[in-house]
Amino acid sequence: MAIKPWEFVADMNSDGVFTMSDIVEILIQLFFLPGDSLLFLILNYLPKVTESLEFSYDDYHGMFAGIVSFIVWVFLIPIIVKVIKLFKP
Ligand SMILES: [Ca+2]
Repeated sequence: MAIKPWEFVADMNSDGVFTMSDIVEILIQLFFLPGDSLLFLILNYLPKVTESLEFSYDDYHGMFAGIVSFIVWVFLIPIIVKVIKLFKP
């Protein structure tokens, strides 16, 4: 069974209440979303790559996902800012 790296709910730490900790958890999930998504695809569809790079489900939120996410956000944030500026009056 494929384990998904992402789960977005209001009560992220499952303690029964929505607090600042949940917001921090949501931001961490958002940061790692690009890298974890790529890792998810590799783990589920590229078994030879998974084997040769020794990836496992424990690598979600890890070094690989962090580097990929950082690179994606570095390129994506300026694009998002430009799109937002297009809609400003
Ligand atoms: Ca909570």
